[in-house]
Amino acid sequence: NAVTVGVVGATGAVGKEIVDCLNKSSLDVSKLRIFGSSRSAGSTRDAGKFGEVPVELFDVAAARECDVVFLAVSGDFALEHAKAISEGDDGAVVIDNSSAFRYDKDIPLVVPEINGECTKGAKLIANPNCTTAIGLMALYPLHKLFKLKRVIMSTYQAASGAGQPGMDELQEGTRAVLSGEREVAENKIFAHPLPFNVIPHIDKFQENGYTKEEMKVTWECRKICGLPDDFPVSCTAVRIPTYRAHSETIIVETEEPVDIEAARKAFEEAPGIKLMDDTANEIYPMPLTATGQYDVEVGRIRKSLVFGDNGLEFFVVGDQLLRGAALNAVLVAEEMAKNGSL
Ligand code: 2RA
Repeated sequence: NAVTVGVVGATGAVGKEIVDCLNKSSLDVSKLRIFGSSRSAGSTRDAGKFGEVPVELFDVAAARECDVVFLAVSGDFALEHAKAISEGDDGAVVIDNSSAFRYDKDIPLVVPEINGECTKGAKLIANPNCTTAIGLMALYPLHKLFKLKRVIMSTYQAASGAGQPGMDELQEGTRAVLSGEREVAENKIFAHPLPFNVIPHIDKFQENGYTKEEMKVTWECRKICGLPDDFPVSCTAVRIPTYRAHSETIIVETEEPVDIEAARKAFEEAPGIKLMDDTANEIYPMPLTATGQYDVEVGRIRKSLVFGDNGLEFFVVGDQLLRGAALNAVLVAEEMAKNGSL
């Protein structure tokens, strides 16, 4: 049945992609409503097949009139409003992109291809961190086949992880350096200038020496895959001067011996993955090819020199704004429409 959809934060990088994914989605949308702050209320947004949509001033009562509301705003906003929008039988289903509810044990944290069944009957769903969602697309098929024992991840994350302001800072900074206007780019969004640099620091440092971005990978992999609370997942998260696709080197040790051909076949057959693993022809995942794609690219698949028969190493690249955010959220809504929760 047709649903009314609300988007809060439709002018941000993720919000724009949500509207774009809704344009291509199988979800039967009878009406798209866009909510914004007093700054944008009163203007209109080009929403593709939904036409010029007026931006309404956000208001809980108006959001509750929708069947499903996507929040592409801050965690503080979500903490303040998500429960009020979704509570009660007549509240809207809320799919929240922030980290506000991800670690709440009563709120499903969902990658539809992995634990989509948790959405059944839920009113508030958390969308995972982009780095986790992209990595798990490849990790989960391996887990089903060989049972993961430990995971080590190193990431190369694009500017888009910091939203449109991050992408603008990369572009303007690169231009300023190349034009000779500046020797080193300015930085406001990132901890250091990003052009011609790599920054091993995303989000706040924690007491254990990891960053919050790195711990998100650990906490979220465990929750989404139903792994024990002490399951070993370790990540080093690094920002690099690419635009909008995150890359990840993943090393796994497995309980069962790994058959490389079976792993390759599992990647090939898994939904949401494009196998890019033909080194003889220089085919492997890259941000340039993964950008704008729904599927996560997986390649450079090889037996691990460290873990031998029980280990695999590979490279994954996924569009941070799509699989890492907007697409995952829209797929959650599609899943909920299918399982009768919408
Ligand atoms: C980043 N993972 O790349 C964050 C965004 N959610 O900065």
